[in-house]
Amino acid sequence: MKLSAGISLLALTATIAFAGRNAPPTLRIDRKGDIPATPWVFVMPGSGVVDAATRPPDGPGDLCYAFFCSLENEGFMVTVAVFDDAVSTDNCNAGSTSCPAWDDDAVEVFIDGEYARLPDSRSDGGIHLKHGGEFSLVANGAAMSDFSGYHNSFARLQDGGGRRPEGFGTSTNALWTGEVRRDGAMFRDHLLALPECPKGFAPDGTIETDYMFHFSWAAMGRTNRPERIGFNIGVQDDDDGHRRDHTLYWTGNPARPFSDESAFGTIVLD
Ligand SMILES: [Ca+2]
Ligand SMILES: [Ca+2]
Ligand SMILES: [Ca+2]
Ligand SMILES: [Ca+2]
Repeated sequence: MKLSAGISLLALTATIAFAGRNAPPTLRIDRKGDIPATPWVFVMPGSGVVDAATRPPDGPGDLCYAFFCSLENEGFMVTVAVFDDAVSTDNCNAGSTSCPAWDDDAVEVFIDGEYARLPDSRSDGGIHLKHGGEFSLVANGAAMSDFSGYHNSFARLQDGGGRRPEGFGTSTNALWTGEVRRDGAMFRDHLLALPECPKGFAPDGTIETDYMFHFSWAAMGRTNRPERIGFNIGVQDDDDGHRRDHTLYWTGNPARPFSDESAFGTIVLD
């Protein structure tokens, strides 16, 4: 996505540094730019939250990423640029829409569309998940939403994302859709040129994989834009095949960063 000069490009590392200990971070949509979007957020080992079930990444050369959220006509878009030393996707077939994304290189987006901030989004048989849940894209384009309220519901873009960014979400009536690219054409020139980029972010030798998600309001159990949502991102890192090696979240409870919504961040959408 071509970055508008109007989008405020600020690293939120100071906020992230306290994630999990102080109040979870809040992001707001800046409507002054060409695209209504949050600032870029940079997540590095030591500033994000490592899932306690995995070992921490070996520095930003092993794993780091940046993301921002933006509004579209019919929904909400999440754009993520991941930098990793080795890409592995041996557990998910490229065309799959129901696979163990957490055991490959993948990005997981977590949405609490009613802002309930439940300590366990998966309690009571998962009834709350009709307001979102977990949506994943794997580095090879596979998808997974079986821990959301909308199992096996990913719809692949017919045009391969070619209409991005305009009309990205409106090219399908899907609950959610997305695209994964590894050509670096979407972000690298813009992202790495930022003076606000944290020191050591995306060092030489890392491989960039770009992920774009689009969620309709219906994927959050809504008919229109909510005022705010609970939100988190987890990036899974597999470097040697088989199971995952690291999982680095934007924020959250290290013991259950995927289901403890009370420790999610907030995106203000109004
Ligand atoms: Ca890695
Ligand atoms: Ca990897
Ligand atoms: Ca794997
Ligand atoms: Ca592994």
